Amino acid sequence: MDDSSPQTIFLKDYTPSNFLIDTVSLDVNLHPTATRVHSRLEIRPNPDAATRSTALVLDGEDLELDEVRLDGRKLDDSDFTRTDSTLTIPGVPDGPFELEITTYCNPETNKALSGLYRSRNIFCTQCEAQGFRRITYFLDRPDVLAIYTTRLQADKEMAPVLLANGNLIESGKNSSSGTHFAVWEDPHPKPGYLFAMVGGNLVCVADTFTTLSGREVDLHIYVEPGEEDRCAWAMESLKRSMKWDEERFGREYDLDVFMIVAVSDFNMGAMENKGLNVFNDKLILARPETATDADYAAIEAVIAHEYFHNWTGNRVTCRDWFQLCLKEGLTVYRDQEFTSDLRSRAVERISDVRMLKTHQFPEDGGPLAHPVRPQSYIEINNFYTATVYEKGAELCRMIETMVGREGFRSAMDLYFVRHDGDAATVEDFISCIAEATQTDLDQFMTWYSQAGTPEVVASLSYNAKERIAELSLSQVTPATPGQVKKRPLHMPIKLGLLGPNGDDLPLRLENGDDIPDGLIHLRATEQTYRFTNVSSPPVPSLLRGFSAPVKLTVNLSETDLEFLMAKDSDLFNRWQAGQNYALRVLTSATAGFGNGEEPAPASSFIGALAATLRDETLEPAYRAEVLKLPSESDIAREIGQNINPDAIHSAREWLRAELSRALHRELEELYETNSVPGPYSPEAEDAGKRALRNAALALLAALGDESGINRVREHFDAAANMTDKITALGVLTHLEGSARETVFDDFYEQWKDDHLVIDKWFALQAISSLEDAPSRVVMLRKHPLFSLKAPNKVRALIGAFANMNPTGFNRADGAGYELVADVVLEIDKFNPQISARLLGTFKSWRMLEPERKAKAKSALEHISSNNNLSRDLFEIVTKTLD
Ligand code: 0A1
Ligand code: ZN
Repeated sequence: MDDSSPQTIFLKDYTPSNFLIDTVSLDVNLHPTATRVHSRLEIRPNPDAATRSTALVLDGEDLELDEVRLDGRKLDDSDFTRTDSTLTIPGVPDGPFELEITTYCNPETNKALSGLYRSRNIFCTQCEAQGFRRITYFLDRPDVLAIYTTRLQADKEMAPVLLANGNLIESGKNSSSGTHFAVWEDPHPKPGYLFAMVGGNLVCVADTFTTLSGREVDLHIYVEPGEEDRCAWAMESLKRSMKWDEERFGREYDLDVFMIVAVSDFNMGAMENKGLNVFNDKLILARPETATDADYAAIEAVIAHEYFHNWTGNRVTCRDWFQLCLKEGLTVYRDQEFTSDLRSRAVERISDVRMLKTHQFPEDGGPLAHPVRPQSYIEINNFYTATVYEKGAELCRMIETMVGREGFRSAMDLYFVRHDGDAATVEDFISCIAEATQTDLDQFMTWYSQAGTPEVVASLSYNAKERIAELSLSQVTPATPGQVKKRPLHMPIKLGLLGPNGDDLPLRLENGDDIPDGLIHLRATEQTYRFTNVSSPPVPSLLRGFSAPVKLTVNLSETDLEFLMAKDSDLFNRWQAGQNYALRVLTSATAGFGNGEEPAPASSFIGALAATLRDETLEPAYRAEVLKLPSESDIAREIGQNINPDAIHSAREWLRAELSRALHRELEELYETNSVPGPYSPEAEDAGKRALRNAALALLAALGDESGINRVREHFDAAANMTDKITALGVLTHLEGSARETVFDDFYEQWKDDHLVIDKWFALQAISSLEDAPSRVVMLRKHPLFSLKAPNKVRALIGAFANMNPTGFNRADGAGYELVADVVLEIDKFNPQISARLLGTFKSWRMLEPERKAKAKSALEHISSNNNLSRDLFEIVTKTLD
């Protein structure tokens, strides 16, 4: 931990900076262990500051200070003071002045991967949220926006490519020294967190894009030599993103060049630095033999996400880090819309909701619950969460549902006009929506400040005599840590009432009002709607398209669910009905396994599922989603307490085996008819067929018998792309026997030189439900290709184990918890962001049955008893145990 004890920062304490920085000129001499940074800042007092002060306090971390000059005069040591995290000059002029600071930093030893570091031999930077202060002393806060010029210099052999934000204005060789330089200028004011520079031996894959207004933009993707043939999809995705943002939001790109650099060591997925995005290379590099359909889809979505930040995040940035959802929620919403427009809207919605429920709901229901706009934090890096990103996106989606697509667009137009170049707040955004669309969003604002997933209970009753269907809705949000009292939220509920043949009935209220687009607004704790002229008992389809991020309980019978599975005009709800039905079967089977009882037959569920699978009007990708049973963590969430992961696993495996037996013929047919001949294409249509075929294959092998295993082996041997290979490995990893060992060994031999493919090999072993998974993970930690210093490796092996192996991680003897806790402590010594994130996997520990709960608690206490924890890990472990 830092010498000071961790401090809590509060939103309510926000004050504007006392000083502003107008321009930044950086002169950087890249060196592996001693990079020299000379920074010249034009500073002036902030006219909007709450108080006048002549003490300038700059942020700085892990910097070696060489000299400071104020208006050209070198300052003595007595002219300033320093702590571990600040440089204070007590007496600066009360008008504009120029400050020059020369510092050194050490990229080679920087394993926190924040600031300037080396990924293999590439120099690169990561400045969000507070990495710029590890490059130079600065007012490192998002509301200080400056224009940057960056001059980079390096040995030409070591770093033949030198990049920074903006447009290249000059480059050349320095005659004698073997060094060269490049000067980059970014005309758009930006906060320090959007700064980036890169130097190294990189090759450039180039293309161009002509904007709507006819400007030609260079598109450059930089990768390590030898990877050039893996960039085509990333480039295609970039061009699609640029076009989509012009068409859907009227946003054009604003520099002469857009650059992406792929690096192997990166704490997150990617970063939207102005004009110079830096990406985790797994989200750029793809060839059919090395990348799966899921990888291709992720590349397309993340490239879009980072590109869309150019307007939502960069041109309009955040006033402070509490406003993170302003850029992240909105940009996730935009990338989800992009994928929906390019691929299948229903399938995208299903996958986004799956993601929300898997990652965000447990966060909202656990010790780390926080509002979409948190009110306090100890370490901001801990708040790049599913709540800020995914739930933040849901808030934007609810707004769009309420104001309509056109209304949303006009509000966004106003937002860009009004706030271009600003560091804005959530209130600024909401005001634009309210003004442009004349919508009252006062009550809606509570979504930003209230944590927890609201629970909505709905019941429908029918009065045959009066021909009235009465729908009652109630809402309650459970208490979350530090927030006991909750207020009712304003939530858009999309609904339909299905008549006997499945058609949507007209929705007319008793007072004669129609309900346009089937949209009602739940605002009160309880609300009732009486629909008239209903001639027979209808089946309600509620929360269509998952119109609000809530847990919904409805009084539906199994026959109703079956009916919705077959007839609902809303494809999302059709899928949801199947999942709800499956959850009923699975929770009761889990209870049975817990008591040593045989589960009741599931034939009516299986019949309903089969009918959907046979429906050729539904696209294959959609049917593949229907075929996926709720995950073990979905079942655990549904049960909610006293969780025994082994019983859940047995129940789910039992239902898979039942499906395998009962639908054998159908599954075989799906497997045969959905093969995709010809050259591989990552586009949605082919990927959808592969998804359905591979889901069928996995179920066919669910009995673990010899014929199933042989079929999977044949599939592996015949596979011409990574999607099919991985499917086979994903099945075999759970099946004891020689097939598993042979296939994993073959795969290793073939791919041991490919760092990205090897991550898949690590992950697939980590998720095995076989007894030996924890000991295998311990063994693989020692594998020569594994490194705790490489975040992708940690995520592949340890992250996959903790997140995707519920029986292994939650082993009754506590071996899983100990293993992860060990790694967390080890990593915390050099990379707090990764250690803290990994510990987040303990967030649902209180839901477990008592024995496991005790084991998890003691692993957490082991961590918290350590008094050298980083601020990041301290915050997570303290809150998790609280
Ligand atoms: N803004 C990026 C995510 C990101 C956040 C923090 C990072 O380092 C601590 C890196 C990337 C995005 O939303 O894609
Ligand atoms: Zn983002």
